[in-house]
Amino acid sequence: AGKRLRVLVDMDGVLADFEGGFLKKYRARYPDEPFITLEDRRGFWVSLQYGQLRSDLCEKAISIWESKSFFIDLDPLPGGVEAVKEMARMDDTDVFICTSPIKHYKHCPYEKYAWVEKHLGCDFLEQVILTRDKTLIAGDLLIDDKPDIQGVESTPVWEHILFTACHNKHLSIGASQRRLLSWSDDWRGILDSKRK
Ligand code: UMP
Repeated sequence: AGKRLRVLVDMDGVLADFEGGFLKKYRARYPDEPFITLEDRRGFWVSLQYGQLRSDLCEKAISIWESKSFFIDLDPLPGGVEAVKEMARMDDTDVFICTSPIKHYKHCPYEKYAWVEKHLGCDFLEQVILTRDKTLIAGDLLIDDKPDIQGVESTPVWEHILFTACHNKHLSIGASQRRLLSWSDDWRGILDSKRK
């Protein structure tokens, strides 16, 4: 019997469809403004790419995820909820949802908990970690769609598995970095590779 495996799973772009939810609400609120299709998304920061399209669109983009109901209304990404539930049932495996809230705190932190309760059940609230600095959190794996995860700890203990998203799919990654293409990809194999 080996030690327990600890898996940290990001929320936006991994379990919850942030990009799809953003585009839908942006187009509904600003029907006459230009937008970026998911196919044309590049770079983690939506606000940055919209600001490059036209400078005033940066704050219009931000207004979308700062609005009430944005985070709770996000649809689950295919297979994510099922994968996390299966992971949590595995022997010797601890799963935590590790997510960074926006600094406009009126709705986001509350709605992130509400989303977990709605889609994973109230028992899963025990597994939620809200942090703006994921390098401080110890785990064997961090499954996250953000290509560069940095913070005050220069040598985080986790291995970052890059979860493929519209904004990162064209990126070439280092020879040592691993990707999870979707929740249909072999996440069980990645977990097994870390078990001692
Ligand atoms: N976010 C921004 N600006 C963007 C895109 C996303 O502030 O342009 C927010 C949404 C999420 C957070 O709350 O950043 C990303 O959190 P993680 O996926 O890294 O946990």
